[in-house]
Amino acid sequence: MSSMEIVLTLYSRMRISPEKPDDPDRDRFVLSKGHCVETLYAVLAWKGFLDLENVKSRFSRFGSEYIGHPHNTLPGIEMNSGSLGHGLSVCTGMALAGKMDKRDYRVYTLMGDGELAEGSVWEAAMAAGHYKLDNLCAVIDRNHLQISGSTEDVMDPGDIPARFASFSWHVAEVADGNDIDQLNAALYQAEHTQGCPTVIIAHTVKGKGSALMENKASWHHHLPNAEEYDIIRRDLAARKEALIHEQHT
Ligand SMILES: Cc1ncc(C[n+]2csc(CCOP(=O)(O)OP(=O)(O)O)c2C)c(N)n1
Ligand SMILES: [Mg+2]
Repeated sequence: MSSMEIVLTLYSRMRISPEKPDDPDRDRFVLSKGHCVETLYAVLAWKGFLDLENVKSRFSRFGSEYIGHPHNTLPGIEMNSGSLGHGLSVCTGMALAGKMDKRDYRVYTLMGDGELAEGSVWEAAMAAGHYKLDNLCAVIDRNHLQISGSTEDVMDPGDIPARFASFSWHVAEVADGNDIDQLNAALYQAEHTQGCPTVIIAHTVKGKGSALMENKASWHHHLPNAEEYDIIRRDLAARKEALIHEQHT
Protein backbone atom coordinates (compact mmCIF):
# COMPACT_ATOMS: atom_id res chain seq x y z
CA MET A 1 0.00 0.00 0.00
CA SER A 2 2.96 2.35 0.40
CA SER A 3 3.89 1.61 -3.22
CA MET A 4 0.48 1.85 -4.88
CA GLU A 5 0.79 5.43 -6.12
CA ILE A 6 4.39 4.87 -7.22
CA VAL A 7 3.59 1.88 -9.44
CA LEU A 8 0.42 3.50 -10.75
CA THR A 9 2.22 6.73 -11.68
CA LEU A 10 5.08 4.86 -13.30
CA TYR A 11 2.71 2.83 -15.46
CA SER A 12 0.76 5.92 -16.45
CA ARG A 13 3.97 7.27 -18.05
CA MET A 14 5.60 4.14 -19.43
CA ARG A 15 5.56 3.26 -23.12
CA ILE A 16 3.96 -0.20 -23.01
CA SER A 17 1.01 -1.93 -24.56
CA PRO A 18 -0.76 -5.21 -23.74
CA GLU A 19 -1.08 -5.82 -27.49
CA LYS A 20 2.72 -5.86 -27.89
CA PRO A 21 4.10 -7.15 -24.56
CA ASP A 22 7.40 -8.21 -26.19
CA ASP A 23 7.94 -5.04 -28.22
CA PRO A 24 11.74 -4.53 -28.14
CA ASP A 25 11.16 -0.78 -27.76
CA ARG A 26 8.85 -1.08 -24.73
CA ASP A 27 9.79 0.54 -21.45
CA ARG A 28 10.69 -1.99 -18.76
CA PHE A 29 9.68 -2.18 -15.12
CA VAL A 30 10.96 -4.62 -12.51
CA LEU A 31 9.29 -4.84 -9.12
CA SER A 32 12.41 -5.56 -7.13
CA LYS A 33 10.46 -5.56 -3.83
CA GLY A 34 8.50 -8.49 -5.19
CA HIS A 35 6.56 -9.09 -1.97
CA CYS A 36 4.17 -6.25 -2.90
CA VAL A 37 3.03 -8.03 -6.07
CA GLU A 38 -0.63 -7.23 -5.29
CA THR A 39 0.18 -3.64 -6.26
CA LEU A 40 1.57 -4.79 -9.58
CA TYR A 41 -1.37 -7.11 -10.30
CA ALA A 42 -3.81 -4.24 -9.73
CA VAL A 43 -1.90 -1.90 -12.05
CA LEU A 44 -1.34 -4.56 -14.74
CA ALA A 45 -5.09 -5.24 -14.67
CA TRP A 46 -5.79 -1.51 -15.03
CA LYS A 47 -3.42 -1.39 -18.04
CA GLY A 48 -5.16 -4.37 -19.68
CA PHE A 49 -2.40 -6.97 -19.19
CA LEU A 50 -4.32 -9.04 -16.62
CA ASP A 51 -7.96 -9.77 -15.91
CA LEU A 52 -8.80 -8.36 -12.48
CA GLU A 53 -11.52 -10.95 -11.80
CA ASN A 54 -8.98 -13.70 -12.45
CA VAL A 55 -6.50 -12.09 -10.11
CA LYS A 56 -9.14 -11.74 -7.40
CA SER A 57 -10.40 -15.30 -7.62
CA ARG A 58 -7.03 -17.01 -8.17
CA PHE A 59 -4.63 -14.93 -6.05
CA SER A 60 -2.45 -17.09 -3.83
CA ARG A 61 -4.53 -20.24 -4.49
CA PHE A 62 -2.75 -23.58 -4.70
CA GLY A 63 -1.47 -24.10 -8.25
CA SER A 64 -2.39 -20.56 -9.28
CA GLU A 65 -0.24 -18.49 -11.62
CA TYR A 66 -1.05 -15.43 -9.44
CA ILE A 67 1.40 -16.28 -6.69
CA GLY A 68 2.63 -14.01 -3.93
CA HIS A 69 5.63 -12.78 -5.93
CA PRO A 70 6.01 -11.67 -9.57
CA HIS A 71 6.87 -14.32 -12.11
CA ASN A 72 7.49 -13.73 -15.75
CA THR A 73 5.10 -16.23 -17.28
CA LEU A 74 2.35 -13.65 -16.66
CA PRO A 75 1.92 -10.97 -19.33
CA GLY A 76 3.59 -7.68 -18.50
CA ILE A 77 5.97 -9.11 -15.88
CA GLU A 78 9.61 -8.77 -16.97
CA MET A 79 11.34 -10.67 -14.22
CA ASN A 80 10.75 -13.03 -11.33
CA SER A 81 11.47 -11.35 -8.03
CA GLY A 82 10.98 -11.82 -4.32
CA SER A 83 14.55 -12.50 -3.38
CA LEU A 84 15.49 -8.92 -2.59
CA GLY A 85 18.44 -7.11 -4.14
CA HIS A 86 18.29 -8.28 -7.75
CA GLY A 87 16.06 -5.77 -9.54
CA LEU A 88 18.60 -2.99 -9.90
CA SER A 89 21.28 -5.34 -11.23
CA VAL A 90 18.99 -6.76 -13.91
CA CYS A 91 17.69 -3.29 -14.80
CA THR A 92 21.26 -2.02 -15.12
CA GLY A 93 21.85 -4.79 -17.66
CA MET A 94 18.64 -3.95 -19.53
CA ALA A 95 19.55 -0.25 -19.61
CA LEU A 96 23.08 -0.98 -20.82
CA ALA A 97 21.65 -3.28 -23.52
CA GLY A 98 19.32 -0.47 -24.61
CA LYS A 99 22.30 1.84 -25.06
CA MET A 100 24.30 -0.79 -26.97
CA ASP A 101 21.34 -1.56 -29.24
CA LYS A 102 20.63 2.17 -29.74
CA ARG A 103 17.05 1.82 -28.54
CA ASP A 104 15.37 4.62 -26.64
CA TYR A 105 13.35 2.60 -24.12
CA ARG A 106 13.52 3.46 -20.43
CA VAL A 107 14.06 1.06 -17.53
CA TYR A 108 12.51 1.40 -14.07
CA THR A 109 12.76 -0.53 -10.86
CA LEU A 110 11.10 -0.17 -7.47
CA MET A 111 13.11 -1.12 -4.40
CA GLY A 112 12.29 -1.09 -0.71
CA ASP A 113 14.37 0.82 1.81
CA GLY A 114 15.01 -2.41 3.75
CA GLU A 115 16.15 -3.93 0.46
CA LEU A 116 19.04 -1.45 0.42
CA ALA A 117 20.78 -3.75 2.91
CA GLU A 118 21.54 -6.08 -0.01
CA GLY A 119 25.12 -5.60 -1.25
CA SER A 120 24.17 -6.33 -4.86
CA VAL A 121 22.17 -3.07 -4.92
CA TRP A 122 25.38 -1.13 -4.48
CA GLU A 123 27.34 -3.05 -7.11
CA ALA A 124 24.57 -2.19 -9.56
CA ALA A 125 24.47 1.44 -8.41
CA MET A 126 28.22 1.68 -9.05
CA ALA A 127 27.94 0.11 -12.52
CA ALA A 128 24.93 2.21 -13.58
CA GLY A 129 26.74 5.40 -12.58
CA HIS A 130 29.91 4.25 -14.31
CA TYR A 131 28.08 3.53 -17.59
CA LYS A 132 26.13 6.83 -17.35
CA LEU A 133 22.79 5.03 -17.79
CA ASP A 134 20.39 7.96 -18.09
CA ASN A 135 17.74 5.55 -19.40
CA LEU A 136 17.60 3.98 -15.93
CA CYS A 137 15.53 5.17 -12.98
CA ALA A 138 15.32 3.49 -9.58
CA VAL A 139 12.53 4.42 -7.20
CA ILE A 140 12.92 3.72 -3.50
CA ASP A 141 9.82 3.21 -1.39
CA ARG A 142 11.18 5.01 1.69
CA ASN A 143 8.61 3.93 4.27
CA HIS A 144 11.18 3.49 7.06
CA LEU A 145 9.94 -0.03 7.83
CA GLN A 146 10.88 -3.49 6.73
CA ILE A 147 9.69 -6.96 7.71
CA SER A 148 10.62 -6.94 11.39
CA GLY A 149 10.88 -3.30 12.40
CA SER A 150 12.28 0.07 11.47
CA THR A 151 14.98 0.18 8.82
CA GLU A 152 17.15 2.18 11.21
CA ASP A 153 16.91 -0.55 13.89
CA VAL A 154 17.26 -3.61 11.64
CA MET A 155 19.97 -2.34 9.27
CA ASP A 156 20.50 1.41 9.07
CA PRO A 157 20.76 2.36 5.37
CA GLY A 158 22.70 5.55 6.23
CA ASP A 159 22.58 8.62 4.03
CA ILE A 160 20.75 7.18 1.02
CA PRO A 161 20.94 10.31 -1.22
CA ALA A 162 24.66 10.71 -0.52
CA ARG A 163 25.36 7.05 -1.25
CA PHE A 164 23.71 7.23 -4.68
CA ALA A 165 25.25 10.65 -5.40
CA SER A 166 28.69 9.19 -4.67
CA PHE A 167 28.16 6.85 -7.63
CA SER A 168 27.25 9.83 -9.87
CA TRP A 169 23.45 9.37 -9.78
CA HIS A 170 20.99 12.23 -10.01
CA VAL A 171 18.98 12.18 -6.77
CA ALA A 172 15.37 13.36 -6.56
CA GLU A 173 13.38 13.27 -3.33
CA VAL A 174 9.61 13.16 -3.18
CA ALA A 175 8.36 14.58 0.12
CA ASP A 176 5.03 12.77 -0.13
CA GLY A 177 5.58 9.58 -2.07
CA ASN A 178 1.86 8.76 -1.90
CA ASP A 179 1.07 11.93 -3.89
CA ILE A 180 0.69 11.37 -7.62
CA ASP A 181 1.46 14.98 -8.64
CA GLN A 182 4.73 14.94 -6.71
CA LEU A 183 5.67 11.56 -8.19
CA ASN A 184 4.93 12.80 -11.71
CA ALA A 185 7.20 15.80 -11.17
CA ALA A 186 10.08 13.55 -10.07
CA LEU A 187 9.56 11.11 -12.96
CA TYR A 188 9.55 14.02 -15.39
CA GLN A 189 12.92 15.06 -13.92
CA ALA A 190 14.26 11.52 -14.40
CA GLU A 191 13.11 11.47 -18.04
CA HIS A 192 14.98 14.72 -18.69
CA THR A 193 18.20 13.96 -16.84
CA GLN A 194 21.11 13.31 -19.17
CA GLY A 195 24.41 11.54 -18.60
CA CYS A 196 23.54 9.70 -15.38
CA PRO A 197 20.87 7.46 -13.86
CA THR A 198 18.24 8.88 -11.51
CA VAL A 199 17.12 7.62 -8.13
CA ILE A 200 13.82 8.85 -6.75
CA ILE A 201 13.53 8.56 -3.00
CA ALA A 202 9.81 8.58 -2.33
CA HIS A 203 8.89 9.17 1.31
CA THR A 204 5.85 6.99 1.82
CA VAL A 205 3.69 5.53 4.58
CA LYS A 206 3.58 1.74 4.97
CA GLY A 207 -0.04 0.59 5.07
CA LYS A 208 -1.15 3.89 3.53
CA GLY A 209 -4.90 4.44 3.62
CA SER A 210 -5.95 2.71 6.82
CA ALA A 211 -5.06 4.01 10.27
CA LEU A 212 -5.24 0.43 11.50
CA MET A 213 -2.18 -0.50 9.45
CA GLU A 214 -0.26 2.70 8.82
CA ASN A 215 3.35 2.64 10.03
CA LYS A 216 3.04 -0.75 11.72
CA ALA A 217 5.64 -3.36 10.75
CA SER A 218 3.39 -6.12 12.13
CA TRP A 219 1.15 -5.62 9.09
CA HIS A 220 4.00 -6.54 6.73
CA HIS A 221 2.53 -10.02 6.40
CA HIS A 222 -0.65 -10.20 8.44
CA LEU A 223 -4.06 -11.50 7.48
CA PRO A 224 -6.84 -9.23 8.72
CA ASN A 225 -9.69 -10.88 10.60
CA ALA A 226 -13.26 -10.11 9.53
CA GLU A 227 -13.58 -7.10 11.81
CA GLU A 228 -10.22 -5.63 10.73
CA TYR A 229 -11.10 -6.27 7.11
CA ASP A 230 -14.28 -4.19 7.48
CA ILE A 231 -12.41 -1.34 9.13
CA ILE A 232 -9.75 -1.35 6.38
CA ARG A 233 -12.39 -1.34 3.63
CA ARG A 234 -14.19 1.56 5.29
CA ASP A 235 -10.92 3.51 5.70
CA LEU A 236 -10.02 2.95 2.03
CA ALA A 237 -13.50 3.95 0.85
CA ALA A 238 -13.22 7.16 2.91
CA ARG A 239 -9.79 7.90 1.40
CA LYS A 240 -11.14 7.34 -2.07
CA GLU A 241 -14.01 9.74 -1.40
CA ALA A 242 -11.59 12.35 -0.04
CA LEU A 243 -9.35 12.03 -3.12
CA ILE A 244 -12.32 12.38 -5.47
CA HIS A 245 -13.54 15.41 -3.52
CA GLU A 246 -10.04 16.95 -3.64
CA GLN A 247 -9.98 16.47 -7.42
CA HIS A 248 -13.27 18.33 -7.85
CA THR A 249 -12.38 21.34 -5.68
C1 LIG B 1 17.25 -11.83 -0.11
C2 LIG B 1 16.05 -11.71 0.77
N1 LIG B 1 16.23 -11.66 2.12
C3 LIG B 1 15.16 -11.59 2.94
C4 LIG B 1 13.89 -11.58 2.43
C5 LIG B 1 12.70 -11.55 3.35
N2 LIG B 1 11.98 -10.30 3.28
C6 LIG B 1 10.82 -10.18 2.58
S1 LIG B 1 10.21 -8.63 2.61
C7 LIG B 1 11.47 -8.09 3.60
C8 LIG B 1 11.55 -6.67 4.07
C9 LIG B 1 11.84 -5.74 2.97
O1 LIG B 1 11.78 -4.45 3.46
P1 LIG B 1 11.60 -3.24 2.47
O2 LIG B 1 12.56 -3.40 1.36
O3 LIG B 1 11.70 -2.00 3.28
O4 LIG B 1 10.14 -3.43 1.89
P2 LIG B 1 8.77 -3.04 2.64
O5 LIG B 1 8.66 -3.96 3.82
O6 LIG B 1 8.85 -1.64 3.07
O7 LIG B 1 7.71 -3.30 1.64
C10 LIG B 1 12.37 -9.11 3.87
C11 LIG B 1 13.59 -8.98 4.69
C12 LIG B 1 13.75 -11.63 1.02
N3 LIG B 1 12.55 -11.61 0.42
N4 LIG B 1 14.84 -11.70 0.22
MG1 LIG C 1 10.39 -0.48 3.67
